Amino acid sequence: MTTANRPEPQAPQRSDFARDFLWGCATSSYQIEGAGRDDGRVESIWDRFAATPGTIRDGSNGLVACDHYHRWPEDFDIARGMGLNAYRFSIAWPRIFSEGGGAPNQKGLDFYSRLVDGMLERGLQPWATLYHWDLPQTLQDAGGWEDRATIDAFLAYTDAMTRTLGDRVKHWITHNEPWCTAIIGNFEGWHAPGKTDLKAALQVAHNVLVSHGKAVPLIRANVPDAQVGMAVSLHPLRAASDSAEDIAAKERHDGLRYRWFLDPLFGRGYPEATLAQVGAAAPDVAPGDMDAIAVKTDFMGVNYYFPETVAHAAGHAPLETKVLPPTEGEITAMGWPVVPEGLAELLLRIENDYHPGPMYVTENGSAFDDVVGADGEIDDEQRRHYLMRHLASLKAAIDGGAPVKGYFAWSLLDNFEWAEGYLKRFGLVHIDYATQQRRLKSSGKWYGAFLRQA
Ligand code: IFM
Repeated sequence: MTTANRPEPQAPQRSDFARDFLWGCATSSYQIEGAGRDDGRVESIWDRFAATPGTIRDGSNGLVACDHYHRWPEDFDIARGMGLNAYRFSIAWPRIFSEGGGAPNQKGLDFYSRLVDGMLERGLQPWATLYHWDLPQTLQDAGGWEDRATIDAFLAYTDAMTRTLGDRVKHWITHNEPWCTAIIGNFEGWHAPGKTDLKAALQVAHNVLVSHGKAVPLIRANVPDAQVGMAVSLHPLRAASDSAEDIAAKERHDGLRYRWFLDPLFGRGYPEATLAQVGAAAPDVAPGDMDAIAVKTDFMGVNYYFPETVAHAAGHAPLETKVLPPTEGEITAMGWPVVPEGLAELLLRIENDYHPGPMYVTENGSAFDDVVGADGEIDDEQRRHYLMRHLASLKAAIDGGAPVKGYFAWSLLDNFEWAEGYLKRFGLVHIDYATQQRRLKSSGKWYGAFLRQA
């Protein structure tokens, strides 16, 4: 079902939000930068994964992507033109270090320095993510996130980046979506590095959380007035039916998908029931780890796309649960249901469960099959409506008591959508990959008009 030619939804006004509310777009290095072999960048796990036949639906990779590495001034001009006041980007670790030690690559540091200056010149507050999935392949070869040596390597990289950019970048996100790093990459296996081992995946999740906990004080030591947090992808959950089995399955899924990450971050340790369910696959925990993970942060980043419907599935690893595809309602090109009220539901649940302090929606967006019209315009009505309706839901969350201070649309540009390659477009700006021409879609124009309101 589509929204084609439906009346415009009731959209909020900018004045419904605080004057100092942050309005941004988010991107990540591997998805947009390209320049895969420029200026000393080394191979990442995504280069290796994408080079493995059968991993990426269109057989593509991120070596060229949106060529943002060379075209960022144009991209930031577009962002400024839309009236954004913030921009979330990630740093490619393989541009900075090829392995755990040694001196950082000056050309990589210089690139991000120029990038940040370019943001500031255009009134875009920089929000830097340190890890958005592009681990140097040499570190993976040495054991990757499963090995605690990668925690130390992450801290050396964090130290280099915060010393270099800390005079200008105050907002730091340690990790983007640890669920994806750990579970999709190491248990489900359809993201890099492509492993299918639950014990490995839970060790990765643990080591990623420890690296976050240890990075927070380091960032604060290097960056005056630092604001540090993590961006976590979460879903409101529904049981597939009223049956006791499906309700119990939903609870088990919630334990791993939500509480496994948030409980330790808020000092509650891993949920007991889930620990019992994963049994021998539980991670090795060193003395002091849980205290490190529970470091108090300055904000919480929430990435929301859709709610999940969970059913009991006998024999389905790891917890005999299954997330069902939607069978009704509006669905995006990713096959994800469009449920704007899920954003408010999720934010209010987090506030209720943990009182995390300031929250930011660090990602929210939709992929649709855009068509470039004969006049060169892209009337992406569904994405425009998605954005309007989610902003209305965001306002409802704030009115309901969730202390949300900013919103980053995913994404500024169409980009390399991981295992989907370039087949899925999330951008407010269309990319013609053959010519690298940028065109603001009607969703981006709407966002700009919204932001220009008094
Ligand atoms: O493209 C991704 C992004 O890298 C992480 N969050 C979800 C987006 C859409 O799948």
